[in-house]
Parts: sequence; C-alpha cells; structure tokens
Amino acid sequence: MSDKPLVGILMGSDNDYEVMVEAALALKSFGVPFEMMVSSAHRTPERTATYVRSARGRGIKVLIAGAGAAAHLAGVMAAETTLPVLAVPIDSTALQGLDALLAMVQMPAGIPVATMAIGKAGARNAGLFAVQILSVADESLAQRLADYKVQLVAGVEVKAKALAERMVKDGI
Ligand code: RP5
Repeated sequence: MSDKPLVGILMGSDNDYEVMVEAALALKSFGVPFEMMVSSAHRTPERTATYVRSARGRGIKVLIAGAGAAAHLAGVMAAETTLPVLAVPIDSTALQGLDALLAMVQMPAGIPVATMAIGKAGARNAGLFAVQILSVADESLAQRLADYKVQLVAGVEVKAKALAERMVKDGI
C-alpha cells in the first residue's frame, strides 16, 4: 500500500483529538494511510468545504468526521462530496454527546452520513468501518479483517475463562 492517504479524518476542535485518535489508531493497525486535521463546520466553513471538495481528486476514498455540540461537520462534508462520510459524535458538552449524535444521525433524505456510537468506541468503529469499505476492493485488507475477527473471538474466550475462574474463587 502506498503512503498516499486513503482516509481523511476531520475534527471540529483539537479538543476532540483524544476521542478521534482511536480512529487513527484503528487505521494505523491495518496499515491504512490517513490524514487528520481540525476543521469546523461553523468556525471555518470555507476550510472544511475546500478540503472536502479536493478529497476525491487527491485519492481519498473515505472521510471521517468527529464533532461535538451542534455537530454539523459530517453533514456539511457529505453535502460537498460523493465519498462516504462516517460520523463520530463527541461527548464534549453538558449533553454528553447526545446533541452531536442526534445532529449527525438525523440527516435529510439524499445526503447520507453513517453515524457511529458516541465517543471512543464510535471513533474506533469509524476507523474499522473505513477499513471495511476499502477492503471491498482490496483482498489483503479483507484477509486482515478476517484475522482481526479471529482475534476478537480469542479475546472473548480469554475473558470467559477469567470470569469462570473468578466465579469459582468467589464461590458463586
Ligand atoms: C465542536 O464544538 C467541536 O467538535 C467540539 O467538540 C466542540 C467544542 O469545541 P471547542 O470549544 O472545545 O474548540 O465544534
């Protein structure tokens, strides 16, 4: 795989980094090159539109948007491109991400956005989902995803064994 970014991650604020780094780590673990930057739908609408309009031409295949509050970033990005846009609601306000979730998930017909769970789990899944999209046309990525699923099974088996041992220890 070349070093040219295939996934573009945007976040509304550098304060969203702690959550959005999970998407970056997921992509990194599959060797998928990505780029990541701050751009806000509200504070820097021109910067956001310029980035998204140039994305397909630069070889980007999937876009990921992380934002909190009145989170319009993913929708605004989807309005400017035909690339798939994955959205991560960030729990950065008093409403703990429910505001962002509803803003992202309630897109009007015609402009789809694939919204993940709130917070770090959602960011990790956005990264994995981007890998899954790319794997449709990349057999080696598809194989690595299959290996990852096997690792998940092994992880649950370790947890099941630990739980059984704990129950014995606690006399349950
Ligand atoms: C959103 O508003 C950002 O995505 C962030 O989650 C939230 C608050 O931004 P800051 O005031 O922390 O920069 O646009």
